[in-house]
Amino acid sequence: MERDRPTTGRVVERVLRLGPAELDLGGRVVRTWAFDGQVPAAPIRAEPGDELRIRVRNGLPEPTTVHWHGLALRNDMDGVPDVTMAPIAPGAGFDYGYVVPEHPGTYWFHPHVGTQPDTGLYGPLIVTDPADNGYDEDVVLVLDDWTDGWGRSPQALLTDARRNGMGGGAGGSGGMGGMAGMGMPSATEPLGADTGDVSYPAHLINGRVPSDPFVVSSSPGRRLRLRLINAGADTAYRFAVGGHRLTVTHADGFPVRPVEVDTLLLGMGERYDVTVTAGSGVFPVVAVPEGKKDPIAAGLLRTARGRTPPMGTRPAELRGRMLGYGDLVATDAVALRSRAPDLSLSMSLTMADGGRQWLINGRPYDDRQPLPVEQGQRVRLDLVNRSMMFHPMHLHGHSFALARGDGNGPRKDTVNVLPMGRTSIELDADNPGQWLAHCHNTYHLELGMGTVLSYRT
Ligand SMILES: [Cu+2]
Repeated sequence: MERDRPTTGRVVERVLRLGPAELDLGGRVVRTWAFDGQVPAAPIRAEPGDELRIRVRNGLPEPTTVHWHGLALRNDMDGVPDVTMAPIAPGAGFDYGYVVPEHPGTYWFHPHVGTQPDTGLYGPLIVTDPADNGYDEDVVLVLDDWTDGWGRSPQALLTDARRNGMGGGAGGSGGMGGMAGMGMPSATEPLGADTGDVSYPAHLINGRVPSDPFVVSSSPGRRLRLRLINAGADTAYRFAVGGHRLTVTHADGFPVRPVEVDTLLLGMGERYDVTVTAGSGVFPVVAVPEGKKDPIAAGLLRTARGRTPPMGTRPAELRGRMLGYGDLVATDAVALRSRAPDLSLSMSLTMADGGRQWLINGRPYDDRQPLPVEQGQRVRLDLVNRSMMFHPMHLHGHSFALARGDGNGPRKDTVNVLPMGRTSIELDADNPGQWLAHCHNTYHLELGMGTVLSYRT
């Protein structure tokens, strides 16, 4: 049974062609895969209740699917191969059609097959709120770690990880050995010492490198809504705008009580909406790969004539007040009301075989034991990280609340579970189907870190 979703009667149509593309990264032309030849894809915009009809055409040499990250949509449109649909063969197509759920916010889409998420295949999906007038300009900033066509190919990286493992720590101490406390989260390393294993030659904002940056053009005093999306495969980003504070208004699409910070971290798959009141001049907009020695991603905010900040500028805000999950409080309209759980489940997150396998409850995805739920249940899910890397855990088809006893934890669909840490989430089982739950590190997922939340029928 599909749940009722109120409709506007409007239809938003779009054709998405996946295929080979060339991308100019500051003069270096790289070959990759993209939607309609563009990185990122042009945003899809719709209002709650609109019907989306998206005709996907697969021009890739391998099967694909498209997943609509964060939307509590009908299960058969969720785009998970062999769970919700058969993969779309090369040269074939699939027509996705669904009613946009009731929550306006910042979402995105990407394939759900192999290492395709580490190519140029990603795009924003913006559910607009016609009643929201809290800003003057709407700016989408998609952050991404780039290697395809420049460094090693995503497929080669995965082959290497299968052979030699990952988690040994390209950037940090990593692994399970060493002195107690080494590599654990701290004030300077909030995600721990080993945040990812892939070194990327470039990091992009809206498909651009710092030498040919994406520029937000505006005027002093304007209120900008920045929609931040981490589309990276193996990189968390620390985001800041030089000379500006960020007022966080939404986490993973859902509103929170506004909170002012200097900087914030986005794990892979996470989104934040922030508003900034533009100053006068030219300011760096930066996303620093957390815990990596890679070059940073940078764009510009330009509101007046002025000197362009030198490339590689790291504004002081990066070391200022950082957003923590504890700062996020759901607005009354979206808070998941307190209720005793009907069911408690847990996911133990582990590394095995020297990082060649990443497991949930001791099993890889291909040998998964689905987590059974029943429609109508309040479900508590404990995410227990028994490894020395953080995992941005993502649940399809639902928005959960971070559980902390006060009934007003933020609503999210992706949450960073810290090394050796534990995060509890709560959700209402109100969207029947078979729903993937997985780490949003592309390589961890391919090495097994996924399972399925399975409604009994
Ligand atoms: Cu992971």
